[in-house]
Amino acid sequence: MSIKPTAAPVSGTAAPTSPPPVTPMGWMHTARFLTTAAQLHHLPPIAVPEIAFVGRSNAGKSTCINTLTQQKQLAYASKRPGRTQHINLFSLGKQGLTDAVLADLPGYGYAAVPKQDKIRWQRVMANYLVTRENLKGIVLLCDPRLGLTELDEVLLDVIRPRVQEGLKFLILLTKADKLTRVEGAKALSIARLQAGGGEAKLFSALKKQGVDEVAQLLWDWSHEAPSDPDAAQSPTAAQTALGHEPGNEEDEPPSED
Ligand SMILES: Nc1nc2c(ncn2[C@@H]2O[C@H](COP(=O)(O)OP(=O)(O)O)[C@@H](O)[C@H]2O)c(=O)[nH]1
Ligand SMILES: [Mg+2]
Repeated sequence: MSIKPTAAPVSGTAAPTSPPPVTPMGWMHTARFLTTAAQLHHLPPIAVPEIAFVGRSNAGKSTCINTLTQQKQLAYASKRPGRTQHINLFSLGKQGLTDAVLADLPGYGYAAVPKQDKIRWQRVMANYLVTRENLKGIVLLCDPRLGLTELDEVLLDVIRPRVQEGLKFLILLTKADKLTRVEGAKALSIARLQAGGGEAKLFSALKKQGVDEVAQLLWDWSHEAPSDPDAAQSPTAAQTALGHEPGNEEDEPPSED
């Protein structure tokens, strides 16, 4: 299965026959389940930009995806037994006009996860980052009351060089309704430093805080003119940071739970 970009360019002057312009929120609402994969090599090759959502379990990832897409159940597909370690893909754009894909990556464990699980997760992430050619951006969800965990830091180390090469990156501080204004501002300034060349934003599904902004950002990421393809495909730093062994991409699938 392969998805080709079929949507017309979104910029430029609309022809008289063009459909009305799509708002970022309207665009997010078109999200529908595309496929689920237990192993990286089962992911279909896709030609449109892909945006990955990552974060530790309970960070608020499913709630965030459901809020952004204005669909109560969308990301909870990944809560079905045996699916929590899958990569779930959702198509964006009108039917037949898919112009981007969201990837819901497996949540990683609480503080005291077994070492084996950490190693497995690091491999999955490394392989995904190294092999996913259409990866355009990453949203790292983080509960600001807990801050970044060890595995969040690992992920940051991996993606930092790729962010410098043009990969889009957002640290999304979830459950912002649990913070006071001062706490929120402080968490945001810390996250901005941690994000390196990326961005940081506060988000609350409960208060609908940051929803429009994030939708706009994902729209922008997905519709900007492609950058230099040579510069974008340099996985060496990511490989190094996670101890990735070239040629070993497909031997370590996420486990079933
Ligand atoms: N107060 C508040 N709770 C939230 C928010 N987003 C998620 N939660 C809660 O955080 C918990 C974990 O959310 P979930 O989306 O399942 O996290 P996931 O494991 O990262 O997918 C659930 O109890 C949610 O109701 C939010 O914006 N505000
Ligand atoms: Mg979830």
